[in-house]
Order: sequence, then structure tokens, then C-alpha cells
Amino acid sequence: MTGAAVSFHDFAPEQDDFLEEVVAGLSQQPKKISPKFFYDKRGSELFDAICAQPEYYPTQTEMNILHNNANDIAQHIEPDCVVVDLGSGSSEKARLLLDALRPSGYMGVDISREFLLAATQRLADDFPWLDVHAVCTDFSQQLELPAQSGDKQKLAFFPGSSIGNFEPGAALDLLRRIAEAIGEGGKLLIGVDLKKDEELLVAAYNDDAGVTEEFNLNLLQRMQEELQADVDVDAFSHRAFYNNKHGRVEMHLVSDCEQTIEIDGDEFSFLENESIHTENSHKYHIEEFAELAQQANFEVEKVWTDAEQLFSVQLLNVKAAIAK
Ligand code: AVJ
Repeated sequence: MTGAAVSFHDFAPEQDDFLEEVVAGLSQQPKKISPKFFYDKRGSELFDAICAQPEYYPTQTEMNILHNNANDIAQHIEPDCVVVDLGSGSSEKARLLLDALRPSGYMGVDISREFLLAATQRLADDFPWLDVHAVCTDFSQQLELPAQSGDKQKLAFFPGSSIGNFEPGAALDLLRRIAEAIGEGGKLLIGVDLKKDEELLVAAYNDDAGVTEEFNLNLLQRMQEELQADVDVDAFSHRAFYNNKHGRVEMHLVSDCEQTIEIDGDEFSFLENESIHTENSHKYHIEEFAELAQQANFEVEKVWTDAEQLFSVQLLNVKAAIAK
């Protein structure tokens, strides 16, 4: 079935400069590359495959929480609200909520224009009663929303524990930006991965099938293919471990030997075991996240978890401005 046309709002986000950022990151000590560069076509496919690995509990657990509690979540939301799906991707998780929430509108917010347009059109086809908007912007830089939604309640939706990729300070900035964009009366439904047994955490980022390893190494593949980097992918290894001090899983690409790689005329030398830090995935205690939310002008209204407390879906309210 073909639904109504999707309204497209293009805020023309600046495209990331892969070469520039890789050169800058490898020039630092310790070396690093942002996890946002994982997601080329192959990387996005590998990420989908990670989500289907038995060790990678977050995706399935979160989807179960959303599915099992959709009606309860709906009890806390105004029925004609506008859902603002941050990093909407394939909108797969939002779909779990739409029938229960019965919002009047849906805004898919994503940086990837083609993907966003295709996914929102599919959503409009499947939910013909829904007013669907595609908002192309980089919300990690700036969160602009079209004015359309009027004074309806905005429900921002930020699943997947993507917030975990941000250092605490940057997470705070992002939450503040979300609070500002949805305004007073707005709510944020956010997926937050929880602290737990270190063994389970480490296993989730070291699946037996080696998909996460391939996902991490794909970054070097991309450098080879897109930047003509002279780099031997086989001379690096995937490493993922829990950093207790920072409460996060870290992923690294570790050099198996002393070597030099060359990118666009620049040379970067590695000692044996020297790493490129490619990702942080912060884990929170429920109280820790409440503290962060508080600092960002939110208060926690309700927390849903699974029976084993692996993952949480949290509903936050924008706190009312204090009358002066
Ligand atoms: C998409 C950032 C939530 O941190 O668990 C999965 C990415 N990296 N396996 C995560 C990821 C390795 C994922 N996030």
C-alpha cells in the first residue's frame, strides 16, 4: 500500500571528511578514529549481523522491552504526540511502538539522506494514518526540527544505547540539546545499556563468529579502499575489553608488529601492540544515568528493564523552567 508523501526537510548536514579525520586521529597519541566511520555499506551490514549474534544482548533485549511494554509506554504519552526518531536508520524499533502510541506525526532524523528517504517512505506506506517527516541533519552537531509539529507533545526516541558512544560530557551536551529541541512538556524515550557482569560485556563485543572483529577491521578496509591507504589489514587485531575505571567497553585495532602505514603521503608508525582506539561504549547504573539526566534538565519518569537487568528503556521528562 502506498501512503501519503513524506515531507522532506533537508538541513544539509556537512559530510564527514574521512581522510581528514583519519589523518588527524592517527596523528594523535594515543591514536584514535571515531566510531561514526564504521558505518559504510559493509559496516552497516556487519552491524546488523552483530545485532543477530547470541552474545550481543542489547538489540534483542531492547526490542523485547519495547514490544512487551508498548502499551504501558503509551500510557505515559499524549496520544497525538509527534515521535522524533533520532538516528532513525531503518525505523525498525519505532515500528514496535507506533500502533500502541498512535502518534499524529513521526519525524525520522538521520544524517544519511538516501537511507532516510527510503526508510521513511516505507514507514508512510505501512502506517497510512501517520504524518511522516524525513529530517536530514547531524543531530550530534545540531538538532534542528521543522516547525510543523505545532504545540503537540514531542516524544524524542533514542534507542540502541547509542548514547553510550558519547563521553559523559558529550552525552550531557547531547541530552541538553534534545531537551531544548523538544521543549517543555516533551519527553525522551532512550535505550541505555546497563553495567553488569564483566564477562557478559566482554563476550558481547567478542562474539564467537567473529562478526564484531570483522566490523572493527572493516575500518582498515575502508581506509584501504577509499583513501588508498597502504595498510595491511591482516597485521592488525581486534581487541575489546571492559575499562572499569571509565565504565565502558573499549574497542581497539591493535598492531601485531612494528610497522608503518601510509595514507595520502603521510606515514604513521606503530610499535608492536600499539592500538587505534575505535570505540567507547559506556554502560550505566540506573542511578548514574538519572544523575546525568538531571544535569541535562530531565527527570526520569519511568524505567523499563528485562528480568536480568541487562538493558533499560527510560522515559525522561523535560523539567519545567523555574519561574523567576
Ligand atoms: C551502536 C554504539 C550502541 O556500542 O554496542 C556494537 C556499536 N560496537 N558492537 C555498541 C557496537 C560493537 C553499538 N552502538
